Amino acid sequence: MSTEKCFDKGSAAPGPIPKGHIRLYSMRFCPFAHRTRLVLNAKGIKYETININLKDKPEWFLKKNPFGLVPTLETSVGEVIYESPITCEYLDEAYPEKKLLPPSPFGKAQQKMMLEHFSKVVPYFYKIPAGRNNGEDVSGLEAELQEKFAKLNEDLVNKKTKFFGGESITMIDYMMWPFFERLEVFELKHCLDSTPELKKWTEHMSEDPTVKTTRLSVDTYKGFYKTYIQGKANYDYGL
Ligand SMILES: N[C@@H](CCC(=O)N[C@@H](CS)C(=O)NCC(=O)O)C(=O)O
Repeated sequence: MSTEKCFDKGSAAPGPIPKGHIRLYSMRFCPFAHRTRLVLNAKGIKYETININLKDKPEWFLKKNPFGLVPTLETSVGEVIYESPITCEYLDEAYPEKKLLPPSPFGKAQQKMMLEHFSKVVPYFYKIPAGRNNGEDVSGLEAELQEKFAKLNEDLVNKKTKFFGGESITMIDYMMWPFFERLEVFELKHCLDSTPELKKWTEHMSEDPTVKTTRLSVDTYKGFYKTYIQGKANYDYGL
């Protein structure tokens, strides 16, 4: 696909998926789609991206994913897979090169449990910026987020490893990373001040080639989120 510009309501459906590729329906600033992009890149999978205007979705997209959410994957034989953890697990199973999930059933279960815990952290990345934008006092929410970070920090201290699944990056690190990449954008970097191991983890993650490849600049994120908060999300911001 030669354009990153998003497809919107009324736009013609994209053509067939190029041979040997998988298609990712995405939105450039979506942290959940970012998870799938990380896994696609880390595993060296050939894929094309179709960005979707989430305020004005194409009819053909809603037929593929009735939730109308990105990320959504489509294979060359028309199989559709959605929900970020499901897309990532699917990719890890369907493409055996460079496994990101541990081999043992217990190892896999542990990562899924960690993800369930992390899913309780995700809402703070929406509630705090929205509260601030409404002129509310968000210090209580920030303190709650710091408590959640303290738990993650404790996990790393107990494991004595660089990453959450061991000495090298595994699936759980990529599942959490998109939210940490946005900490500076949401002016939440100070929430890492009392959690040195977690802060170190963000530094190790920043050195990962896949993280570098899929990263957007803070200015680009800020520009997009400004339009988003004003209720006029510009999904093509910066293109
Ligand atoms: N549970 C979903 C959440 C995905 C999600 O919320 N994606 C947002 C963009 S960041 C979306 O597609 N929003 C469109 C909508 O809510 O209509 C996942 O993990 O994939």
